[in-house]
Parts: sequence; C-alpha cells; structure tokens
Amino acid sequence: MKIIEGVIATPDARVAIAIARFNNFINVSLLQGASDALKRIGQVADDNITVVWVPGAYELPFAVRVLANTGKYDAVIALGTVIRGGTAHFEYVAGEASSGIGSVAVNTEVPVAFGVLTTESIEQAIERAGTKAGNKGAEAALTALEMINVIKAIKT
Ligand code: INI
Repeated sequence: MKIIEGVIATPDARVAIAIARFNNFINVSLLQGASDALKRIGQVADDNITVVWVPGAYELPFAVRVLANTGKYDAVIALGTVIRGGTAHFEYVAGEASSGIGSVAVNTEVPVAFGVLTTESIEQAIERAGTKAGNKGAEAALTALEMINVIKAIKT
C-alpha cells in the first residue's frame, strides 16, 4: 500500500495571499495568523510571501484566479470576512466568494485555500480570528502548505 501525505514545512514555497479590505479589523488578524503559520511553522521565507489587497470578499475569486494563473505561486490563500446583516447582501457576497474561489481551486493546478469567514455576527468573526475559536487565516495557511506538498508527492 502506498500512502501519500503532505508535510507542512515548505521552505521554498512561494505563496500569495489575496485579502479583502472590507472588515479590515478582522482580516488583519487573519493575515497575522496566516503569515505567522507560513513563516514559523512552514518555514516559508518572508520574501516569498506576496499579499494582495482587494476591496471585498466578492473580488477575491478574480484576484485568486489571476494570481494562480501567473505561475509565480505554489499556492494562493484567500482571506476575508463576510458578516450577516439585515439584508440578503450577505448571501450574495458569501456565496460568490465561496463558489468563485472553489471554482478556481478545481480549475487550476495551484492549491487554493479558503480562509474566508462567513459569520452571523461580529463576535463570531472575532472568535475565529485569533481568539477562542483559533485563527482561520492560520488554518488556511497550513492547508495551503500541506496541499503544496501533497500535490508535489502525487506528481513525483
Ligand atoms: N465584503 C466583504 O468582504 N464582507 C462583507 O461582509 C460585505 N458586506 O456585507 O457587504 C462585503 N461587501 C462588499 C463586496 O465584497 C464588494 O467589495 C462590493 O459589493 C463591490 O463589488
């Protein structure tokens, strides 16, 4: 039996992070978590991390697709926060972000990690951005590194 599993340390990886400015207060904590995980756990060099800011989560799929298609990055991480409000706007923005990023993920050969919070309240978002429910940015970063290594192992 042959088992392929990805490790996390990926010292030579080049990683792009696409991040939304909307809900910046939360997103900077996701970025902090992602950056810390990439560098401290993944051993990724600071110079090999590129951060691209976009207006909101709705713009993330396009940015992720362009980044993935450059061929310059081994993985792309999408970070953002969509918080439910009083209207249906949440559904459209969260839906487009998740299905758009998912579509890029299966239509490119570059691993894409989904670090977009979709929450009912600002409190839930804070909990997932480095407080009691962990940091989804860090989780997305570790997922990206594991996938880089898994795909590399599958192909060799
Ligand atoms: N963008 C977000 O990233 N999070 C949100 O919660 C949000 N809400 O609720 O409106 C949001 N809206 C902006 C959207 O992503 C686009 O930037 C905008 O519609 C322009 O295309």
